[in-house]
Amino acid sequence: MTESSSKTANTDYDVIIVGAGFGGLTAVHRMRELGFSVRLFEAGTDVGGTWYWNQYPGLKVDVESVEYSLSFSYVIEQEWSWSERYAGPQELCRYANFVADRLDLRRDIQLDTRIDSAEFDEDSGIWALTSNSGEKLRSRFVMMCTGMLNQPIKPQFKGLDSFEGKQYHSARWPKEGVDLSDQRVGVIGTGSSGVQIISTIASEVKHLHVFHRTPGYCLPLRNCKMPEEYSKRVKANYGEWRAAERYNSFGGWVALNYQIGELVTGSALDATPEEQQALFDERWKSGGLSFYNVYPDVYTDLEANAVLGKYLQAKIRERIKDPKLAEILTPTYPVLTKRLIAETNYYEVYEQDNVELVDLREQGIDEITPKGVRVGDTEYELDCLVFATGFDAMTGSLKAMDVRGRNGLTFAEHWDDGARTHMGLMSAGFPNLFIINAAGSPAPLFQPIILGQEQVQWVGRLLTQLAERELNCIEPSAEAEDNWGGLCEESVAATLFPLTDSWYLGNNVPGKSRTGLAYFGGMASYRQAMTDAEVCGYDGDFMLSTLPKGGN
Ligand code: NA7
Repeated sequence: MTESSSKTANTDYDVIIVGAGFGGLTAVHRMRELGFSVRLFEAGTDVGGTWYWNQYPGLKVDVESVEYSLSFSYVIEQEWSWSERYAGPQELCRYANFVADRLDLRRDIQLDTRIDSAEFDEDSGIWALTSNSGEKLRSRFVMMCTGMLNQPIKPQFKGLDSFEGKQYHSARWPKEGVDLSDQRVGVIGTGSSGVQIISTIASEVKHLHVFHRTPGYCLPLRNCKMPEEYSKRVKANYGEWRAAERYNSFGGWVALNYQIGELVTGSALDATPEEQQALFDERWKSGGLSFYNVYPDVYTDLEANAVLGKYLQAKIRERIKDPKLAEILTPTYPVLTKRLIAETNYYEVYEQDNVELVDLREQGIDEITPKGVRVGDTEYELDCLVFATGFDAMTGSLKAMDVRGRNGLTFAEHWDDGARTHMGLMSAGFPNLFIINAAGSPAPLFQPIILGQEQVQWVGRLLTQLAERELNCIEPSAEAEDNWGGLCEESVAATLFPLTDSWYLGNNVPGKSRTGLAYFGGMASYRQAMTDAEVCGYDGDFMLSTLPKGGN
């Protein structure tokens, strides 16, 4: 036990971490560095988090690999080299393994172990956790690094279980792969997962039916082998780029994209048509999600938004020969209010004779039958059905877990009317429990990998302060949570996001409240809130104490 450690005879560890994605790995490293005893539990058989669970065909990270990487270790930054501009899940898992090995994290990681429940004991101030194998564990602090897109959802269509063929969900794709050749495949959903699956399997399957409801803004990823010169340049300038991402940008990234490192400022409406065209053309040529770094008022002003929207709609129409299809596939909602979809040859797939789009805009899926999918009077016969229907984002994983705070309060109860957190880090009634990339944080819009690291650092400093002040219990007040919820609502109301249904707002899940799911005020102001809490010693919005009363 070190100076910082609050471990007592009553606990097994100071900090128990749940989830071995990048947030969890960062947390093990940081907590250990600060002298806390720590153990991470992961349900999967390997590290990698979302990339371990999501391994569907065609998956690529939609942020450049060099940006989508950990920044807390110079060694990791310099020693790891990405093979592709946008890595796939296998490479991302190799990277996670590299991090775990290089930083010697494995000795504190227990794989293949699901934490089923966690209960806070109010007298001792200690969390008691139980694993799927019945192992009982006790810790003073818990860090939930369970991911914001972890709980897949399947619409409960009539007859769902009657289907005689195989069913897969994009988020739980078998790691050994699936042989789809010679199969009649149906894909439901055309978000990022559906679009990447469709583009990849279209050439391999016998017949592909795409069940398509809302067209998205799909843009070429322009993936390629990592150019050597680019990789070197990034490694030499990592510090500068990362600082720009964190401190100055709204979204937590500056879109490196080979050349583009400058944040765009100024209104789209003040730019001349030639200037707009030049900027957008540059982004188009660069590929990926570089359109997130354009005139900031595209997020807040419908007229400015339409300038970009029209540009991208025209680009989409250009790629689709059949005018009827072009009409179905061209999005109409304000661009960027749902995540852009990064793809490779997606629209071109519809020119193949074996690919058929089923338009669900007017008439949705009526039922799943033993033979396939029925829409109106038509039954589409299938051998295999793929659900690319998304996630119960932000709140799903903790609501599904049996976590009990004060008075036995669960997250399912506490978040019944909307996600309530203070600063997207803690919830009232759940002392000493930290959530990385939680509801109420800017994670959905921005870069969870960057935000998660910031949050872990914040928690680390907080735990150190508590130890120095001989305190061991912290939780936000209900009032602080209310205020933060109000701020989240104000921040989203100031943008165009409420105009579109999406998982950002929770309205992809029937009956789910959209309150407080995310903070839309930008990375810079979020970081400021974290700093302010720290500077005032967490007093005010947080309640600090020592449990049991009178010391350990
Ligand atoms: P998304 O983006 O939530 O997409 C889910 C898709 O499933 C979307 O096209 C939905 O259509 C469709 N869907 C959902 N329910 C139905 C029903 N009942 N009928 C037809 N179609 C349906 O999830 P993804 O996994 O693609 O991506 C999630 C994030 O992961 C993504 O944003 C990236 O950040 C990575 P809808 O749009 O609701 O009409």
